[in-house]
Amino acid sequence: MKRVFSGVQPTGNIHIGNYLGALKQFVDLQEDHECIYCIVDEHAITLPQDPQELRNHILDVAALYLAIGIDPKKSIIFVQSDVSGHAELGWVLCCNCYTGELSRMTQFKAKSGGQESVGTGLLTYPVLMAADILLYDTDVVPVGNDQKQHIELCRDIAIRVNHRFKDTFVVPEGRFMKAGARIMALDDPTAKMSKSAEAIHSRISLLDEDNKIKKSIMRATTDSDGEIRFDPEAKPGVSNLLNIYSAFSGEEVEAVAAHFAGKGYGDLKKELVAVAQEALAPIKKNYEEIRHSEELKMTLRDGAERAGAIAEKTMKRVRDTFGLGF
Ligand code: AQP
Repeated sequence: MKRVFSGVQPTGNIHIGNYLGALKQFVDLQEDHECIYCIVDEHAITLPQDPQELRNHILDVAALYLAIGIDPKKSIIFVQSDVSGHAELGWVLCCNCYTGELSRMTQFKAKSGGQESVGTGLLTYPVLMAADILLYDTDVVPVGNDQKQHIELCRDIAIRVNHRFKDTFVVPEGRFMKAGARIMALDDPTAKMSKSAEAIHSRISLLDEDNKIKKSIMRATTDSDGEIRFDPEAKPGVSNLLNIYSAFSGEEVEAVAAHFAGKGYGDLKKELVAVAQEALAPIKKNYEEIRHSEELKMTLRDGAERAGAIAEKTMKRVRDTFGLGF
């Protein structure tokens, strides 16, 4: 069976972009893959976090993993900082990566906002992500489109090390959804939907009340020509709504556009509200049952043990390969 690894940052407000781009794939893949799903808390601290809030968000994401249907009997669910190999391998990979490669990353450019000096973690974030993936001899990494460049870098580092020391790492492949790979902000369809955007109506969070879902969709930015068709260049707002509909319903985006041909934007929005509310209702219900259960922490402890055993094997190989220790 091929091995899958992916992660989500516990930074709050997990939204439908995270879900339709990445998390939904996590559930589908566990049927015929060996899956490892991480809560990447060490990534979260590249920007300052309130410690108590961070701990709460770790459990929030863990509960969401279970609520969307990740089954801990089939998949490993754990917290990144519970397995020390992530940080250790991250350092080894830092020593096999170039500052030029890292400063070219679009996410680094966006998050550093052109400042002359920023936290080093923002720059080295993709190296830690490469360590997360390579630590588990991962074959497949289900992520949203915004992570494409980071996956490429991970592959480049793995190939570089393998060139020097044959067969050290498995070279992974990214896996991207057709419809959900890049969900755009509802209030500005030229920017991706994001947890950190200030405007709450820019996104729909997985735990949003029905009323909030309705408000956010009904006020979503469209355009003034009134025609419903899928054309992301000319009609980014309408195309984003069609795309979200397609990702939730599983229907091809062309079929969704055909269904709405000749109808008004209000019809599209109303139907999308119903589709989103229906899809998120069971997640919210499951989440409420799981979030404060003892089972949640037990799942994470068990996951850390199982992930740690795999990671330790890789680290032994890496230490031997690089001549670390004696
Ligand atoms: N808008 C999006 N559309 C599709 N996929 C997305 N992902 C993120 N945004 C979108 C995917 O979600 C997974 C988890 O993301 P993350 O927690 O690692 O954080 P992120 O990519 O930094 O997410 P945000 O929401 O955009 O947070 P901020 O605002 O902090 O930057 C990843 O697989 C990601 O591709």
